[in-house]
Amino acid sequence: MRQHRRTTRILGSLLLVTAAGAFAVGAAPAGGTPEGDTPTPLGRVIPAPASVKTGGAPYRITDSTRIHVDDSREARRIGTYLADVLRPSTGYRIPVTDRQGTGIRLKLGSKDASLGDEGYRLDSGRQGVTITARKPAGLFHGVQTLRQLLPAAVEKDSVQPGPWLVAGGTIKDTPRYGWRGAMLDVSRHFFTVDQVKRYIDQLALYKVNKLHLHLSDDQGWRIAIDSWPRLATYGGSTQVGGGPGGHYTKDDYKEIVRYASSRFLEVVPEIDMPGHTNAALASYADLNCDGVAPPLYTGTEVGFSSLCVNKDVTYDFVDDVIRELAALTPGRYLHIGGDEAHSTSHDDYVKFMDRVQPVVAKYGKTVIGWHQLTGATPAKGALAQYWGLDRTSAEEKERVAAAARAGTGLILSPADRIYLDMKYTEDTPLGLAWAGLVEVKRSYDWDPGTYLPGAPGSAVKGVEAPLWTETIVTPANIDFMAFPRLPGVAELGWSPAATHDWDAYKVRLAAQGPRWDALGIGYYRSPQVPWTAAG
Ligand code: TNX
Repeated sequence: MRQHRRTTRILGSLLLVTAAGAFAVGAAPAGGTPEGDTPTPLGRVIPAPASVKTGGAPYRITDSTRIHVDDSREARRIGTYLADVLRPSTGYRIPVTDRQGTGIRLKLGSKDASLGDEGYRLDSGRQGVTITARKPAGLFHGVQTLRQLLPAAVEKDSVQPGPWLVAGGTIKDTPRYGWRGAMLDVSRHFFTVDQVKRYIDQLALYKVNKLHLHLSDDQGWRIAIDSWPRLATYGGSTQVGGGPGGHYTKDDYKEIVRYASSRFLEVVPEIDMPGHTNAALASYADLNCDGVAPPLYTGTEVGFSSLCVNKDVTYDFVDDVIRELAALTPGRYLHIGGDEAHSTSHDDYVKFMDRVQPVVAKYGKTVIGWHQLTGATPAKGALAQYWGLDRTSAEEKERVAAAARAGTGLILSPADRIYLDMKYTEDTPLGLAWAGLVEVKRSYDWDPGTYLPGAPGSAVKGVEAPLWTETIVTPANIDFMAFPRLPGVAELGWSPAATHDWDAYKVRLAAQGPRWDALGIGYYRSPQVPWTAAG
């Protein structure tokens, strides 16, 4: 088995070497922004495409370029999105038209079943660039690839000289996993709608398709619930370290969902229970077993709060919250937390989950929970989000693996690999270190398919990078912790295992630096990555 894996790995690197050989023609300096008339090598994108054939003349975007779209609302919308990306830096007002022609073409309704719901094909040559897909999501992902094939300066918000060349050749690309997620904890520190949108745009660039919002915790309740209004108005009135906190009105939340969906991300809302509930317990005395509301909490301890499992009002509360949240959620999943319920006895935990999971189903949603849910009885179709570490006990790993063998799908978020709130090194000014220090190579260099011993590869539905915000306060803080690790998680979720190769990846990663500079993303300049001087 081990020998077999190794062979696959070597084959994988050979594939990349071949690709790199093709790139050598007119290749840019390693990791650098191609200069002058040298286009970015096809395939130097993140996530690595499933297949790349280089060759042929490049296409040049000029002031006479048109974006030709199918006569469909979705294709037109994606065309307009692309025109908006290109306008500030090229200075061209590129028209989007449903008339036929050469230039940039965005075509839906491909008959190629192998493209699935998110795949696309990109053909580039002297006459133009054509992206075809079966579904709008695939077209949108293809547009993200096209963006990355253009010089980094395309991301600037003022007119740049160009030239705007796209290398010739063909990319055919489909994702390895359907769940490529990022979680933002808006409870420990609150982030505004605009700040969340900024993160959504960053995620979309790397084909991430789930935004998990951790909407409640001990320090703050962040979503308006009409039937329990004090949750947001009082429970949301502070955050870690004190300060004003905040919450989303239903309209705010709908706007996040709408914006995410315009970037082909599904929002997965989380209400954490039965632990991590101090903000709710502080808002309604009735929810407490002793009928006494605790004070609001602004520290960073975990595991001290619990809903009162043996009180009926608890389930009225849960039903109302899930009903109202489900009504705001076009996506399939609703996350019920379930982690670190250290103040709930095991029997109570099982009892609670047995009662709460059917409520999620009653309102038409599918349960996802942190992997402690596998210590109870996961509902049929439920997903468990694994956040263990290398050093997690074999017993705990086996509990999760056994659930996976019995049909529970897994989302992998190993904390000592892809928790974006872990410090990179001892000197990282932000973040925590309880799971260990997580440099860029460590966060990239593992295989979701074989990660959890005893769990069948088919149980793994994808990966997700959580960003807990005990120490994260501003969008600049988010940037610094997410970049450069987030693109690696996106690649683990999207790219075939055969493309996995740190040495090749780090060069593609370095090439993203100038792009982040252009986008105003302040990233961690890890010494493990060969950044260019200019980047
Ligand atoms: C563990 S992981 C938590 C969070 C903390 C995080 C900090 C998990 C499901 N729970 O409550 O914010 O560590 O890294």
